[in-house]
Amino acid sequence: VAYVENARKLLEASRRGANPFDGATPEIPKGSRLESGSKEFLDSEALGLPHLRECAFVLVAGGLGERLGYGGIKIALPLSLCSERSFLQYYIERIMSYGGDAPLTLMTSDDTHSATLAFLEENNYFGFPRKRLSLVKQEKVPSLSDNRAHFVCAPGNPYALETKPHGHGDVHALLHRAGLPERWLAAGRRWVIFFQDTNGLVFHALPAALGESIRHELAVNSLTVPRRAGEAAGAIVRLKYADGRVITNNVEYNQLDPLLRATVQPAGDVADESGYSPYPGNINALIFGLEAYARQLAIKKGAIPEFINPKYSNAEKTKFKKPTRLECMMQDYTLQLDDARGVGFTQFERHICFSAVKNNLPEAMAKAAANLPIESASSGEMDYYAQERWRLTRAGAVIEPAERRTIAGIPLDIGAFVALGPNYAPSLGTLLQRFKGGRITRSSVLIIEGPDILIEDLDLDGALIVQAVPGAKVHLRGIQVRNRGWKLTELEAGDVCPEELAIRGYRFEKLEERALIFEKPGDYLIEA
Ligand code: UGB
Repeated sequence: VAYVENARKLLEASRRGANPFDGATPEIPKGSRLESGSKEFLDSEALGLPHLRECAFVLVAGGLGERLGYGGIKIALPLSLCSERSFLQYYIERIMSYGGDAPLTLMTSDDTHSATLAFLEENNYFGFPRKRLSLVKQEKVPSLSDNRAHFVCAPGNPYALETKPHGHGDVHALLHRAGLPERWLAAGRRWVIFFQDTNGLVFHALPAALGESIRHELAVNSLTVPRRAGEAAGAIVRLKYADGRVITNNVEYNQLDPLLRATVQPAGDVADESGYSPYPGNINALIFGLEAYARQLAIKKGAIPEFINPKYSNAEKTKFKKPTRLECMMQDYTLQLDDARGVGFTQFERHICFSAVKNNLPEAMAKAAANLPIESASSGEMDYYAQERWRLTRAGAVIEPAERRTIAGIPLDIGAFVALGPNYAPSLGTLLQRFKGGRITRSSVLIIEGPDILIEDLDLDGALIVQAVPGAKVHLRGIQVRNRGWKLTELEAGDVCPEELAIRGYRFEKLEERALIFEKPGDYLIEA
């Protein structure tokens, strides 16, 4: 009953063209802006890194990824074909690399739950202790066919209702119901970090972002990037109401343009002289102070305001193109806070922290044509290598610049395929101590896995794999590698291949490689 009543109210408001933020004047919020690799960045990293082990991590993974057109769960997709590591494995190993006993919770849905569980079981939880991992499952909600919020029968089944996902905002109620925030607090945890299913880069920014949470005593810290006007990312906005209330909250991408047009910016969601929207782009990675979060959950039980976004098929707004439903978003947690103090953001350059995998190839092509972030499986993978190259460059490597190639219609910057294992360098500061200079050609492949490897003055033209077990202290000094390496080969029409390759449009051919594998603890020095 509550669902239908709320739906009718929101549908009526939607028909009138009301915006959930009507009455508010948008302002540009204040927050930290860290230039990657700067002294401030490295200082914040150094401050935050040791505290990541005191966090609880929450991955929202209930989305089906319809836009991507992939049949499986998105967290099982390879983040990088070179390292053959899925998003989930990468996340788990990253969290383990912080040491301590940080717990991980995955929010699944009816669409993803059994496949997620099976994937974890098949892979022995990627070595993550079972008792530290929790799954909470969100339920779907009934589809609505009209402005009176009538339900719809499931296709081909008059005895069941059609249902749809309710949005990532369910995560707060589910955590509360499972009693997890209270339990984490009792165990001495201090922050909770929420992140999304297919943005592998976000972990590069977490140490510094947590450092900013600590430095500015933030109850809520949203990670942001400079936002391209019109892109499908929400914006963090300071909303000032006539009664004096001030809220800093995400305004979702479909609401931003009408809100700005109706208030401070008649041209709507447009760029300023910087070339970007003046409002920071939300990447939906959130760091909450755990104590305040648990207190707030106890009051509202994790309920998040719902919204509705029907697409109408007639001018009178009485018919929908397809059934709709109520949804809620995890970042709207801040809507219910009485006090905007302690709600901030930390902005990073996009290349270090944000490249999600959301779009199938035709949609990605359209994004590329509109000069918007591409967000395909291929751009996600290439952005990952690009960021690893950038990190090595900061550590003194000279790397041949990437070159632009169009693969399956998607323009990609292709350079050396560098995949640094999650336990090799959990922060840029750590990497600067573990990698010191060298030369790497554009077509090279470099994979480094292991917590205690020092590489100095590497000269690489080909493929090199270095793997060392924990306890193996490896020092590679001045080594030169020349071989035929691996080749990125574009798929051809009619090629039969797994779906994770088809959505990229390429595969790797392993022609030749040098592998340095250290399977036993000990000290190793390899020199030219
Ligand atoms: N998700 C769930 O767990 N359950 C659900 O019911 C739905 C999703 P999308 P979208 O960072 O680029 C978000 O669909 O619409 C999970 C922000 O709202 O990818 O692109 C799902 O599995 C937006 O402000 O989100 O929008 C995935 O992990 C902007 O920042 C996550 O929720 C944008 O992301 C996001 O789901 C962005």
